[in-house]
Amino acid sequence: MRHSIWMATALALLSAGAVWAGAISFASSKAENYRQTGDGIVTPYNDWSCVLSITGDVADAFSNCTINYAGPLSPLGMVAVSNSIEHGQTWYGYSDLHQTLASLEAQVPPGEYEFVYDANALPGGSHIFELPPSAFCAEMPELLGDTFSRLQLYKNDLGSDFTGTMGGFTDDPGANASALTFIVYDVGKGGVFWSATMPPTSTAFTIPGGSIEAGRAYFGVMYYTVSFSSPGAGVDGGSHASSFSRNVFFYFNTRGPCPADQNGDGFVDDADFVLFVQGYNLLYCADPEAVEKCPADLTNDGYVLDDDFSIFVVAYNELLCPE
Ligand SMILES: [Ca+2]
Ligand SMILES: [Ca+2]
Repeated sequence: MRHSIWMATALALLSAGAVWAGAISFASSKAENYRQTGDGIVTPYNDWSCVLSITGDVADAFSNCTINYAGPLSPLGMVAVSNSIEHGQTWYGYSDLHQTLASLEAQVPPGEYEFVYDANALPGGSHIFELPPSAFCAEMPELLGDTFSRLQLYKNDLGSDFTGTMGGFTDDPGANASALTFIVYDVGKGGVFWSATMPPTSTAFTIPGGSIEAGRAYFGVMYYTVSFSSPGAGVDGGSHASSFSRNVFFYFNTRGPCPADQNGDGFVDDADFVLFVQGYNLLYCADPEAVEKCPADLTNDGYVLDDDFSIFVVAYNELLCPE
């Protein structure tokens, strides 16, 4: 799940950047993740994390970035995670994953974080970013009613709109950029199929018919994000942004009644075994070599592992697909 966790924090940070050339923006994102596995069933992952970021709005903005602060990771080394003419260059500094918020706070407490950035396309320098006290919403994100179970059956009616419900959350009075965000990703290499950003108090969402493709496995994420934005507080027009997110992940697929049948001929036999093993050897559905839609991932989690094989073997022994 680590890829999903960092993707969640990355998306939270991407929405926070400034957009004029030469500007340098700074952001923090603290998050906790949950997983929903049924109607009314939500469990914490117990993995609190923090990402700190610096974005220079030109390609190859910096040659190196570090953060000095009053905490155990200082000086915190950063890594370049994206670089383009359109979006400039972004560097991330990561906390460890923590079992509790208290443990995360001990490693990356509120206070002053001095970003030091070495010159490349932009001049080098240093800048103080104030990490505010954590302001997570009280509510746990959850798909309400029978939304989760209906989502599992949506594959039978992908041409129609899908409307679901959730509780929404109470925003922090001092926050000015909070949002409730939905994203539905393919677990492999299909990318984002649907996303929406709504006010925190929203209690319903609608996926328009035709947004979700048949034959894929998906994970959805709903973010309850309390977010503070200070335009102009960065360098040369850049911004400061801090966000605190509770994120719930949920899985569903749009595969047919016999997903182990890799070639779709109504039987699960040696030809399917050969195709399954190709996926198994690659491991990641996101691998460029992986078959489109990653049919060997029978657990719908983006990996082809032994648990997928266990499911495949059952169907292989049956040979005939169910009607
Ligand atoms: Ca087959
Ligand atoms: Ca799998």
